Amino acid sequence: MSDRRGKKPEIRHYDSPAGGWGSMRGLKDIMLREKPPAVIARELLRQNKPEGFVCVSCAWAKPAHPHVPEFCENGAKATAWELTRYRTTPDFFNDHTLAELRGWRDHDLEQHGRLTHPLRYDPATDRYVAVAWEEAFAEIGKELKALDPKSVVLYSSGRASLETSFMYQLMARMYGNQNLPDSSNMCHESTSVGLKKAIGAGVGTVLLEDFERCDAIFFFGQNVGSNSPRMLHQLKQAVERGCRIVTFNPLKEPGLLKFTNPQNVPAMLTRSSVKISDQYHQVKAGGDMAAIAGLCKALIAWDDTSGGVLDHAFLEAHTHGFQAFAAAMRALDWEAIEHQSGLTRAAIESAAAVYADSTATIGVYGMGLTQHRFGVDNVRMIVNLLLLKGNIGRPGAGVCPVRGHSNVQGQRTVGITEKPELAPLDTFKARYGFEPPREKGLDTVEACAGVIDGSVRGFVQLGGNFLRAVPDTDRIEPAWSRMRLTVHIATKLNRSHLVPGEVCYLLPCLGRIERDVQASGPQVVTVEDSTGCIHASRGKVDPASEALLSEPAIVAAIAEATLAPNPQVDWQGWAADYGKVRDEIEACFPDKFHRFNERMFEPGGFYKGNKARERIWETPSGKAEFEVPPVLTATGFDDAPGRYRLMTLRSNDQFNTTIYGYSDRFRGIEGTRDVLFMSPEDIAADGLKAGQIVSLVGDSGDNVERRVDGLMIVPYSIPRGCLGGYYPECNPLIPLFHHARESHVPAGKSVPVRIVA
Ligand SMILES: Nc1nc2c(c(=O)[nH]1)N[C@H]1C(S)=C(S)[C@@H](COP(=O)(O)OP(=O)(O)OC[C@H]3O[C@@H](n4cnc5c(=O)[nH]c(N)nc54)[C@H](O)[C@@H]3O)O[C@H]1N2
Ligand SMILES: Nc1nc2c(c(=O)[nH]1)N[C@H]1C(S)=C(S)[C@@H](COP(=O)(O)OP(=O)(O)OC[C@H]3O[C@@H](n4cnc5c(=O)[nH]c(N)nc54)[C@H](O)[C@@H]3O)O[C@H]1N2
Ligand SMILES: [Mo]
Repeated sequence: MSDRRGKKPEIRHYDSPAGGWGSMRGLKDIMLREKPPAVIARELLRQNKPEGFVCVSCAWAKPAHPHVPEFCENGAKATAWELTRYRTTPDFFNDHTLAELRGWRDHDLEQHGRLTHPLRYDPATDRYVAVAWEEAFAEIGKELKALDPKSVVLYSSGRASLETSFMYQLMARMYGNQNLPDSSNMCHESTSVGLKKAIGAGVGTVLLEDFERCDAIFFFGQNVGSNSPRMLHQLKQAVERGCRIVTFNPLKEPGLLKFTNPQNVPAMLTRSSVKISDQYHQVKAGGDMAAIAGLCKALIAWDDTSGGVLDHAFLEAHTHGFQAFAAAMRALDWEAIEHQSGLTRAAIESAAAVYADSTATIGVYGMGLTQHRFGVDNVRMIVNLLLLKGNIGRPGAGVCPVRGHSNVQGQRTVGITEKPELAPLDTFKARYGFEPPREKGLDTVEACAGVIDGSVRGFVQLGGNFLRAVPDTDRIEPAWSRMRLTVHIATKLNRSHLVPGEVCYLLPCLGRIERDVQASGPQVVTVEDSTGCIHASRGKVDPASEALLSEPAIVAAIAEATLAPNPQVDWQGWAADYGKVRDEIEACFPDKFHRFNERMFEPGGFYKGNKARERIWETPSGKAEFEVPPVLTATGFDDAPGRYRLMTLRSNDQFNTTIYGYSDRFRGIEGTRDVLFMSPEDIAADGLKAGQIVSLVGDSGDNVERRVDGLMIVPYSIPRGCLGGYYPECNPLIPLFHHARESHVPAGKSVPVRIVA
C-alpha cells in the first residue's frame, strides 16, 4: 500500500514539444486511475467558462472567449483528483494509526481519496475518530477562547474563495490577531513587496490583451509547460505574430522550447510544433540580477553612444532614481556580470538587442526570481529593465508575475494579510464595531519560528499542507505536536494532518467543483486570477459525501463558537447566502468591488484595476522607483569548494505537495521523484556516476544537521555549481532563516548544499 508506484525508475531523453500526445497520455493515465464519474467530460467542458467553474489548479487568466476545452493537462488532472471516486472514510482510520500513516508517501495519502466526515484525534488509540460537526465546533470554540489569541495562527492556502477568505480574515481580527500567513508567503510575497516599492502596486500590470500586442517577452524562472500550461496558447499566438521570447532559466524546460496544442487536431496529426523561445539563456541559479544588469548596461551604453534606445521622456516624467541606477550600471564590469550570471557578454548583448528593437515588452517571472535570499531585489531588477523603455502602463507591455494557487492573489485583495497597512482596519472597525488589532501578525517564517520556540499554541489551517510546504521540515515537525490545538479544513489527507496537537480536528469541506447548496439555494463563489480579473465559479457535481460542509459554513461555525455575538456580523446569514458576503466585500473594498454581485459573471472576469497600469504611481516619490541592486547574485551565500546551489522544483505530475504521480515527462523522469539533476561536468569532476545514489547535506554553517538521502544522480543540462531536486522532498535542507530579506519567502531556489557519496 505504501508504494503504489509500481514502475521501475526510468530516465529518458525528452525532446518532444510541451502539450502534444504526451499531454493526452498524461491525462488518460490519471483518468484511468481516479475513475472519476462520467460527469467528468461535462465538467471539463465547464472548466474556466463564464457559467462554469474556475480551475482549481493554477491562477492563469481565463479568456473572455474561451476555447471549447479551456483546460490543460494539469488542470484536468486537478479536476480528476478532486472528483475521484475514492473516499477516505472514518473506517479507514480504524485500520491505520497516525504513526503508521506517517510512513506513507504524500501521493498515497491523497490518492486514497476525499475525506468524508469530521474527525477528532484520539490520543489514546493514535487514531482519528468520527465526531459530530456541532461537537467539533463547540470544542474548537472552547479551546480558542482558552488560548491567548496572539498565540494562534490562522493559515490559508490560496485556493479558498474570496467569500471564505473575507470571512476568515474577519474572524481572525475579531478574535484578536492578524496572524494570517498564507501560501503567498512562500511564493509571490517577493512580488507583493518588490512591486509595491517599485511601482506602488503589489500585483502584475498586464491583461491578456497585452499578449496580443507585445513584440517581445522576457521570461525569467517560470516553468510554463508544467505550471501554467494554458498560458502556452498566448505564447504560441504571440510567436506566430512575430513576437520574440527570450528565456532565462538554468534548466532547459521543454515547455519553453516548443509546444503542440493538444486541442489542435491537424497539429497533433502532423506532430508539428511551434518554437516558443527565440533565445534560451541558461543563467546560473541566483544569477538573474547579474544577467539583467548586463542587459541594462548594454542598453544604457548603446543609448549613450547613439541615442534612441531608452525612453527618456518616460524616464523624466515617470521615474525616480534613474541617474543613480544608470551610473551604477555603467560602472559594472563585464567580467563580474559574466561570472555571476554564468552567461557570456555576447549572449547578454544578443538578448539586449531584442529588447532594444522591441516597441512593447512584457516581463514574465515566477519562483525562479522570488524564492531567493535577494528575491525582492530580483523583482526590482526586472522592473528596472522594463522602466528603461517605458514598458509599464502601455498597451502590450508590463510586468507579469505568474501566480500560483487559483485564488492566492484574491485572498490578499480581501484582507488575508499579516500586514496591518494592507487591510482596511478602520473600515472594519466602523462597519463591524470592534477594535481590530493593529500590530503586525506572524507570516509563514515567523509562524514556524513560533511553533519551534513554543510561543504558537494553536494553528488553524484553511486548506494547504503547511507542515510539508515549509522549509526546515525536520525541525518543525517535532515541535508541531507540542501545540495545544491544531485544526485542519481540508479535502484530502496530507502530512500536516498526521502530526496532531494535543487537541486536533480534521474538518472535511466541499471542493470548488462540487454543488454548494445553502439555505438560500445553490451558491456561487469568486476568485481572482493572475491578471487581477475576478470570476464567478459554480460547482455542479454531487459532493463527495453528504456530511461535507462548505468552507464558508465551517468558518462561520468556528467564528460563532469562538466570538462574542455581534449584531453587525451575521455569520450564519452570510454562510446561507454568499451574495451577502460579496456585499460586505464591496462595502469594505469599494474601489475594486463596486457592483460585485452584478459584475462577477462578466466573461473574462471583471478587472479590479491597477493604478500602475494607468501610470499613477502610489510610491512615496509619486514615481516609479529604480533600485540599484545591492548585490549581483541573489543566493545570499558565497561560493565555496564543494558547495552547490540547490533549486527545489516541481515536476509535471504534482500540484505543490499534492503528488499526482511519478512522471516528470518533460524532464525524462519516470517512476521516481528521488533524483538529483546535475551537470555532466560536475558529475565527472566530483568523481560521481550517473545513476549513483547520493545524499545531500545542508551547508549553511549553522551547525544544524540537515540531510536528504537516497537521491539518484541524473545528468542534466544545468549550469555547473547548480543542482535541481524536487519540492517537497528536499525541504528539510532549507534552513528557516534562509529566506528573502524583506519578504521572508523561503529561498528554495538556491539552497547551499553538499553532496555526500
Ligand atoms: N501543475 C502545476 N501547476 C502549478 C503548481 C504545481 O505544483 N503544479 N504550483 C502552483 C504554484 S503555487 C506556483 S507558485 C506556481 C509555480 O510555478 P513556477 O514559478 O514555474 O515554479 P517552479 O516549478 O518552482 O519553478 C520555477 C522555474 O524556475 C527555474 N529557476 C530556478 N532557479 C532559478 C533562478 O535562479 N533563475 C531563473 N531565471 N530561473 C530559475 C526552474 O528551473 C523552473 O523552471 O505554479 C502553480 N501551478
Ligand atoms: N522547497 C520548496 N518549498 C516550497 C515551494 C518550492 O518551490 N520549493 N513552493 C512554495 C509555494 S509557491 C507554495 S504556494 C506552497 C504551497 O503550500 P500549500 O498551499 O500549503 O500546499 P498545497 O500542497 O497546495 O496544499 C494541498 C492540500 O490542500 C488541501 N485542499 C485542496 N483543495 C482544497 C479545497 O478546496 N479546500 C480546502 N480547504 N483544502 C483543499 C488538500 O487537503 C491538499 O492536501 O509551498 C511552498 N513550498
Ligand atoms: Mo505558490
